[in-house]
Amino acid sequence: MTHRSIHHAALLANPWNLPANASAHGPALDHHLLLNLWIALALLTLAHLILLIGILVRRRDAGPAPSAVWRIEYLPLAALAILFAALTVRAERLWADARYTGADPAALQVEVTGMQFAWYFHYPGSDATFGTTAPQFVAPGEGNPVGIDPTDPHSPDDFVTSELVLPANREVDLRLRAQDVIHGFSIPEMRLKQNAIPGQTVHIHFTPTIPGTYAILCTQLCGTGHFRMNANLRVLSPADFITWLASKQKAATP
Ligand SMILES: [Cu+2]
Repeated sequence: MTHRSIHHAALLANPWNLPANASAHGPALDHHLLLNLWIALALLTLAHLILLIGILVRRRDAGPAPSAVWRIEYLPLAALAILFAALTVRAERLWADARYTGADPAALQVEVTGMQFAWYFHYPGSDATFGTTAPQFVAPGEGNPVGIDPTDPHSPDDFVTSELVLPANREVDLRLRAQDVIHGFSIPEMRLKQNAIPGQTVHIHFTPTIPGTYAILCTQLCGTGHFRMNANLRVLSPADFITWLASKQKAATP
């Protein structure tokens, strides 16, 4: 059974639950989502009660005096506008925490490149500096899918993988890029979703907390092969990550 079918089996067994959360910022997002849903349910119930009362009262009455319109129409409208504005501001702040506030300088750096129809993960290697990339060096058939410039002194220790491997409980700063069209980088269990846009480098940062294998999806309909554009995120214990990194860096050493 692949991790994707496990993911789908879990959804079928538990269709009312969110995917398991495995990131540090996830609980706050889940809490806000559920708060929104409970408020929407309460307002729906309230609206139907008011509708029912209105129908019953109007059978006996000609309706409220024009002076009551403020009290029964505009004031609730203003209260709802304030409520939804507050929920929106809170949601925007939660998202901006992952997207716009800078990552910790000690965060692990990984460059993510989306292309039709695969994700590639570029690690800067032991010098912690990415070799520059340019479109003229892109050669997937020769093992250089993201176009690392071989003449850059920062390049030789860099390595590129087709699965994202990260240590648990360390912040990671991803740089999202796209080679051709807009792709949607999404990991449901990490509560991450962000477009990768050609010509831009988009930073998102997060901290995975639970070791395991998670599906990385593309959430933009990016072409005929979109359905197969997926990869794995493997979260390892810090010790296992060091072993994995050492094996990759040994392979990358020229
Ligand atoms: Cu895509």
